[in-house]
Amino acid sequence: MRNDNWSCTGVRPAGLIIRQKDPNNLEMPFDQLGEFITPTELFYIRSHFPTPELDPVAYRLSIGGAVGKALRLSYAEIRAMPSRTRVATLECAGNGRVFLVPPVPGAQWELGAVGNAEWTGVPLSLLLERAGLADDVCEIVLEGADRGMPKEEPKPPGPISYARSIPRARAMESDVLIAYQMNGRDLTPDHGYPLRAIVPGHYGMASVKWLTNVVATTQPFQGYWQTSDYGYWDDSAGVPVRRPLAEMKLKSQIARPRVYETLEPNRSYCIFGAAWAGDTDVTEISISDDGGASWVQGEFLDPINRHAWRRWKYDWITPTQPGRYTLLARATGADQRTQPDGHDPNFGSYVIDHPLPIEVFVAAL
Ligand SMILES: Nc1nc2c(c(=O)[nH]1)N[C@H]1C(S)=C(S)[C@@H](COP(=O)(O)O)O[C@H]1N2
Ligand SMILES: [Mo]
Repeated sequence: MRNDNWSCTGVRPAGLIIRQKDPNNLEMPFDQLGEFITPTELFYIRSHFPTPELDPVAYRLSIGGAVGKALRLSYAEIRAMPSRTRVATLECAGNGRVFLVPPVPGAQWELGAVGNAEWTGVPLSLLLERAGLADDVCEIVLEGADRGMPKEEPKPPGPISYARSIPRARAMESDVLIAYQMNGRDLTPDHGYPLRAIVPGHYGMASVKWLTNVVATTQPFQGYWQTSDYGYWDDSAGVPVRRPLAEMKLKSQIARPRVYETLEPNRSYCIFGAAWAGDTDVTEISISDDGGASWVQGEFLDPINRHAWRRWKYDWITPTQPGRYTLLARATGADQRTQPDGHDPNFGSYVIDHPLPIEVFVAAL
């Protein structure tokens, strides 16, 4: 509980915005961004199928496929293993979709399908080492207990479970967790209780919830969520090829002010937001109040911490001239790359990583 005020008009604990009722797809009102860690009750929920109810006593995690010794572990056995805690930002690959013009199908996320939480669990590498990967294993498939019929074409022949793979080398890095806690508490049902994967730096789709099967494969996994959905068109020597989405692109978002907020002229206003990246560190943040014609530097509130976002601010003096102004934020990474000017259509309705315009009004209140 963030606030004890139960009066009718007082400030209330914040909740989420429904994008879809069943399955649960809810986003954070991003203007509620505050602390470095997103409180669990403000963390977005993105589920393709109804939340499965899993009994922690009957629950087993299977590790199989091309391994020396297949494992079946209980929840208690996993909780007794050495654990690690780390902070990681998860962003849904479709976050910001509502900003695309013309509109595209899919959940119409605004800015809130992203959050930064502290995850505790067992490194996946520990389990894979115990099972013993065959030499020719190239990918690790992570499968959840949820099942259903996808809504988007081309539809598979029947109900499928949610499953994604990650390359072997990534799976063996110690930061990939089989997590059972989020922000110091057991996972909630919507966030994957009893166990979920956390793949820091990848778009949220890689962090499979309600994890029940880990399968080592010797062929690249071609499942629905790897090809039809959560894929993009890449170029291979002039030939378009389909590849699975993986690392989050460098991105920044403005939390405050909000779209169409009215601000008083010639006043100080703290523009506030966050920036993150999947395969580099965010090192610079630029802000524009004229739709990108000119840029100034903002300041970071958080140090560099790989795969965790950095909140930033800019102490702005609002224009003296009343009117409509377009604010933009643009991050630069340690690799000297910056956010692109527009959306790349090869990513379809995903990877909305260009600076998103926040239009505000300056007027005497
Ligand atoms: N089993 C399962 N895991 C899943 C999903 C799902 O539908 N089923 N959705 C994925 C997607 S697209 C995202 S963005 C993240 C969201 O995690 P969250 O709901 O905890 O925020 O979970 C991923 N893991
Ligand atoms: Mo997602």
